[in-house]
Amino acid sequence: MTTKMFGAKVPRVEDQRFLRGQGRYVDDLLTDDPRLLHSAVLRSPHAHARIVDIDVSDVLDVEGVVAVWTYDDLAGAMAEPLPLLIPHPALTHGRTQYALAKDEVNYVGEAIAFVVAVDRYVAEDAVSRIRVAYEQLTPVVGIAAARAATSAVHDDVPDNVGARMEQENGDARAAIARAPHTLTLELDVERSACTPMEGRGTVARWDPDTSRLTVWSSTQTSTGVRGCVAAKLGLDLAKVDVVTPDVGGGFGVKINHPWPEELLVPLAAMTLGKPVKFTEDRREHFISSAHERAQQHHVEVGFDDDGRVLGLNVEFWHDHGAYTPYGLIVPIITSTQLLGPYKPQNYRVAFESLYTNTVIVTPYRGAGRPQGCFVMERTMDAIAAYLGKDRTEVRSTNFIQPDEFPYEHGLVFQDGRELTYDSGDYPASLAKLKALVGWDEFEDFRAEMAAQGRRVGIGLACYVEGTGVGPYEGAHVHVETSGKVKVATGLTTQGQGHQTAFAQIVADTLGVRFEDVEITTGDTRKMPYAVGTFASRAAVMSGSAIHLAALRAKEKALRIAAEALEASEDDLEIADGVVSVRGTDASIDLGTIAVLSNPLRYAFDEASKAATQFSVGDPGKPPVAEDDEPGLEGKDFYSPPRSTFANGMHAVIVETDPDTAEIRILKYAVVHDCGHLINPMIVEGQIHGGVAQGVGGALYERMAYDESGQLLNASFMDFLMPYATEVPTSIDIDHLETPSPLNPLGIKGAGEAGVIPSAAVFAAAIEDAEGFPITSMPISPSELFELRLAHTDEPHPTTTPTTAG
Ligand code: MCN
Repeated sequence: MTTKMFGAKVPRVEDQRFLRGQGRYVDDLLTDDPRLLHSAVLRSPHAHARIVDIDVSDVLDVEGVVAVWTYDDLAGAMAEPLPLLIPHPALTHGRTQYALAKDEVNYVGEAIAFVVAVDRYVAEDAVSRIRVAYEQLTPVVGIAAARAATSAVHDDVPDNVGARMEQENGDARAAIARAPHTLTLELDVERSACTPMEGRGTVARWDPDTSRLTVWSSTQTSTGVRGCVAAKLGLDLAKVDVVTPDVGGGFGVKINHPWPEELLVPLAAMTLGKPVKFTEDRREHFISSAHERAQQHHVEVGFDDDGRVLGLNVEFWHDHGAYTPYGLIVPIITSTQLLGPYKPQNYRVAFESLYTNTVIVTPYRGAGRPQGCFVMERTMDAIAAYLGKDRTEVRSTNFIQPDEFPYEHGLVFQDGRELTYDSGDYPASLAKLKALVGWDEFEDFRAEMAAQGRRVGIGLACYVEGTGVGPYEGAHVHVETSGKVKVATGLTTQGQGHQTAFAQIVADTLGVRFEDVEITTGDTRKMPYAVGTFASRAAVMSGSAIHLAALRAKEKALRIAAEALEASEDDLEIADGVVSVRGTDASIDLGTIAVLSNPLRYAFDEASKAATQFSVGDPGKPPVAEDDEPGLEGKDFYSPPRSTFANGMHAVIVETDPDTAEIRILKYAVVHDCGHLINPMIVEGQIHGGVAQGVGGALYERMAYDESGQLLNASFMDFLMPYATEVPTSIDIDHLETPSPLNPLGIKGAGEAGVIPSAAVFAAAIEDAEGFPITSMPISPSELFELRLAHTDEPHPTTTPTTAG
């Protein structure tokens, strides 16, 4: 394919709408419909309690209240637990909640009753009138409490262990026992959450005349929502449409489905015969969507004098909250992706996934990788410090080399396939990063700063990210008689710039003007077969499918054009939507070819009239050949054998205030390899966003649960999402493009890249500035201050050779 648009920094077409406030989100829908009803949810105020009685008798008296549901009002599949989306044999004790709590609540925020009223105010007033009698049970909050297992979250789950899983390549424990040097580390990461600008939201409309249900949901998977709504409400799939309009961020939380409200809103719409809306508020998002990240890790590593890892044994404990709707995806990703760009010769990993009486855990951008990267990179830094070697040298010693791809780790990845890396050049990436951040010049800078009484540190962290996870995505490309190209792919968009990047692919593959391409995502009416947007898969999966579908449309266009122009297909070329015979004036535009592809009897537009000058088809044969279809269209699916592995390396220079322990970012550098870049500007935007989110996760954000399971910081007053003032104003980015051999465009994913190494890279830089180990993230100034007090007798790193470079 020619590379005219592919690879260009094309400004995002969607931004005009978004920046002018013209985005259309779920809460903007049906606002003019006078029949629209609104809903509110009664949520558990207790982390663990038995429901003794629910009294809704006061509710229906409230003027404007239309209906109220509790568990007892649910029937059939709606009265069953919500689906466990991704079962796994190791998940021996998987548990999911009910759409409305039955008998017991297991976290503050769990849905108990659903009220529908003429507006949200009335619905909320009514919710406050529901009286629930609870019998308090002992809450299990945090990993330590879950491991102690003095109380159970679920009576029938021994020791609060939902799953135990182990994988091993070689014999790690024996290798560690034989190794010249060994280290043991305890490493913790706390809970955080996606906190997108737009919370969850669902609108449903039931048409009794056609028995058709339309659901609009702020989801990362419209086909997934469609499937479970149909199953739970007992509807034919063909009678359910799910449309995902603009989504104000998902960051992983919206891949989980169905949320209780995603079923209750359609149920209410069908029952009441009126459209119904649910829009989550901010507190609800904190206490009743999903969190991630909390894990404790125990690491044993054996290595030689060069720092080469001979054996690595990692055991960790994953806090998956009260239920496991998304299975074991997060800890499985940690367990496999913590290896990063390295090849420990023997590796064992074992984890327990633990129930706690807190909000459920499902993937948050990075999905288990930030924890894995933290573990591996802290280990690399510890080895370097122990041996007195430069941290980049120890990493280089352990890198998989460019000639070792495809590299098999001997483990099974999250997609159930072998963990096999397809491409990368880690030494080249490291060389770029060192140059970008000024690694070799840093000791001079440190000395200069020290002379001014300032304390600085530098850290780096490397990661590899499995992206473009299967099983498939599809695309449909339709050239209209106007020459405009309408493209549909089924996965959804939350702000990643798909309309722009996908149109770039179509423009080049089909040979049309970028401006003439219009992309639709997440509408099951246009593409009913699709999986969803997660695991940085859209570019790889839908990008490839769109390319393949556009190729099919192009093949057909050339075939018809050859006949119309009485030329050989080999002599044709397409540019700007016009097919011409090379070296002549003969040409035909795609709109006219679209007319010719559809042997209609009627002419509607100029293109139809223009088409009459051409003659295609054999009068002796059917107007639409047996192996053909009318219309200038192409449809195809892309289904790869396994994931493709992007990678990156980050470095940060921080300054820590000697008095206040405030942590300031002086420089942030990223080298990134996502194969061929469709749109470098979008990828860099994705990295900027990811780094900002990573800064929040490393330095500010945490879920402050008290012992009774109350989330104390469930608002943006208390949950410290960084402002622009806390995020680096400029990030130095360099790219390496090692194409993936697994897809036609050589793409690897990019959407989570910025966030993965944040905890690791900040821990490394703060440790380098302070001279004592940082083993738990996030870290606040007051925690750093406390650590200083605890390490007052230890030397500062300016006097120890932890960074020889
Ligand atoms: N891209 C590219 N060249 C590549 C790879 C990607 O130009 N080689 C472009 C893509 O075309 C796309 C963007 O970069 O426009 C991200 O692509 P990809 O890596 O395929 O990731 P997805 O589109 O599948 O997005 C999912 C990913 C994830 S998993 C989370 S979580 C996340 C993220 O993207 N959530 C986001 N980025 C987000 N960005 C916004 N604004 N909002 C979210 O909720």
